[in-house]
Amino acid sequence: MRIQEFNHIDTSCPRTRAETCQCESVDRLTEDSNTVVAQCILEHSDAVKGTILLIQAPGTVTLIKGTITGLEPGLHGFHIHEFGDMTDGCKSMGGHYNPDNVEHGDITQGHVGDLGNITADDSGTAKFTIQAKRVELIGSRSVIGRGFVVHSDEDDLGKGRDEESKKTGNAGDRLACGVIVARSQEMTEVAPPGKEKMVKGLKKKFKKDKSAPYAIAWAAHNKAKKK
Ligand SMILES: [Cu+2]
Ligand SMILES: [Zn+2]
Repeated sequence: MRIQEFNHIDTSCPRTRAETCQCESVDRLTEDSNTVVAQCILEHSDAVKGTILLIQAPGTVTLIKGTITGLEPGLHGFHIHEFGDMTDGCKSMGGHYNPDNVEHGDITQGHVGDLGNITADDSGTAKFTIQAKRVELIGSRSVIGRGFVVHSDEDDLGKGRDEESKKTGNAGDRLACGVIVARSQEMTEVAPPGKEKMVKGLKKKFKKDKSAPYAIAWAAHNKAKKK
């Protein structure tokens, strides 16, 4: 059984089965502490590539921003799966992250990991920014150490008539996946090389603005993408 399997593998995180465990440090973060930045680089596909950035300031909604290339044009189910375990490729990432033990749904209801669909354009590129109200980077329900999976088919958001719809949304094969890992809280870390000054400037500018961490990180992220 799975438990036995994992006795042979030295996974340091019992919660998410990720190779490195960041749960303790994430749990320690409280209301008055820093914004948490995480990222995920998709693996296990020759065609489908992507980087996803996640940001949450204490008491605010988590933003998920990413670009995925190499997809078939159209809609693709996109979820956070329970485990950051890629010992058996994307298969070992488990089901959709579902701490409340409910049926599959969409971004507003259902599994916490249900993010609906991303849309790839004619060139096969999906660019997205998702405000994920139920996804936490901070505290005991943090998704750090869990994983993203992008699927071959459209997620029916639990509205299909079959049983599978209530479990997976009939999103089909797992095209690519990656572990969500915490990044340094220093926003300069998000800045591309040579752009640290620009980020410093933004930091100053947004000092009194509560949305500052987002502004800084997104600006830096966008600059990095344009490179
Ligand atoms: Cu999935
Ligand atoms: Zn789901």
